[in-house]
Amino acid sequence: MSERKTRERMEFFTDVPQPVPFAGAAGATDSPGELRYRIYDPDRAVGNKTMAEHLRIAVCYWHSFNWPGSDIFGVGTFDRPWLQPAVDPMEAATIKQDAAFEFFAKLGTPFYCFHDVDMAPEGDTLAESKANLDEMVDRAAKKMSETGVELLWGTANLFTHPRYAAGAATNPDPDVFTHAAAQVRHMLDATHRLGGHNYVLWGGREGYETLLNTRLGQEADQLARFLELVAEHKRNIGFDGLLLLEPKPQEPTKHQYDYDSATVHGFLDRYDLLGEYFVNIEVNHATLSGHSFHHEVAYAIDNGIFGSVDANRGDPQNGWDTDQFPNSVDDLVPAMYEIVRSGGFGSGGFNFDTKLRRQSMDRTDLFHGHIGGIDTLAKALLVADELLNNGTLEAARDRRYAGWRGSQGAKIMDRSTTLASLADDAVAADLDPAPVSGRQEALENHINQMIWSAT
Ligand code: XUL
Ligand code: CO
Repeated sequence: MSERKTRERMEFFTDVPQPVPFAGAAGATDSPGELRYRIYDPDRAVGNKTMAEHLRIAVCYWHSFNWPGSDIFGVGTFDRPWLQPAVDPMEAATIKQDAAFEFFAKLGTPFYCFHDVDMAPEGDTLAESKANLDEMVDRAAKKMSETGVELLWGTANLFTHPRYAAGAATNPDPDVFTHAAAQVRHMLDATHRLGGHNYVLWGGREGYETLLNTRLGQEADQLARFLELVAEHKRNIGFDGLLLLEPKPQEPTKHQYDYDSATVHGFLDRYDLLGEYFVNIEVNHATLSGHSFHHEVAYAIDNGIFGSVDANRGDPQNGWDTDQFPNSVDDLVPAMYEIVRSGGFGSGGFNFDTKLRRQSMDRTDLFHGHIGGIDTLAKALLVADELLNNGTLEAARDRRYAGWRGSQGAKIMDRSTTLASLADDAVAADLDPAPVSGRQEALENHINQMIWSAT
């Protein structure tokens, strides 16, 4: 242990300046190897906030530092010395933490996110795992105060270890539920200690592989009980961040209970947990559930459960979660518009739950992925802000629903009518309402014009 504490810190990303500079659009003609932001200028004012305050960018520990670049057919390809099997696990955790904080500081982003096991190795017992986590969290606290980087959210990994193969909270064995409770307790406490802004629960294995061996009602009750216990603990320790559920329809299980925002909303309502939990919407989880990212964000905002976002994208040809860096302004603008229109993030932000491609094995590739993704979000923010300022979309929505602000609309909604009285009104007035254009193409063209002209 003392060796660990005295070890000389080695720079890992030696080819990268600190911080990566903002070059502006003028730098856009530089060679593709240049590490610089073209759009993301953290202090630039956009409306009443800076870009950094709007976007609240976080880097994820797991894909960036814990994943070796392996896939189901091949071993790791990345240059991550701390993942070599010969390195002592706590020594590896220390080297990895140094590289991670060097990365955050050089990238110049304000937040990061991690699972318990990303930062500290599991021990042989729960007590040993907790001690490892506590040691690494204390060390992280120092790194956070040195760099100013904050924790957007913490989470516990309840899906990798074989004990969770049949679920954590929804496992048929209450001992597995209890083990998961211990892990979440330790990690929620650690998140609180680090001043984390939110706590996430992604139910990767809270679902089923086959209904032949599954009791759906029983598993739903177990999951709700688990969420109740976590919310109660949050209050007991005085953690005032949001608790976030991360919807995903499937993968790794055939079916996951937190399928999409609407399913989570219904579940929270059914178990009287509305107001306790919000959603962390992941862009490609939205598309895997058969929706658009725009749909998931709009649904969550309109139903009061919007919390945070995992920014990544899928591949249109692959039906699984490829976790690629966002690179399409066109795809992000509509959802960004809803976020900005609703007043923006509270404690949430954009977490880069993103993976490099397996052939992106240079150390600088991790920077290229993040910089491109962040510039894409920044550009989408500029367009969304422009759309909000010129008011065209809101005016179109207002016009479309104008009737509901008139006397007939008010009468229907204030509950003073019956089906029979409405029928009488319709017959007496000989109603024959004319359909009106939804103006979809005109609105789509308007968004494109904003994309083409935003600077
Ligand atoms: C998996 C996923 C997770 C969660 C955190 O698809 O998105 O990385 O974000 O457990
Ligand atoms: Co995610």
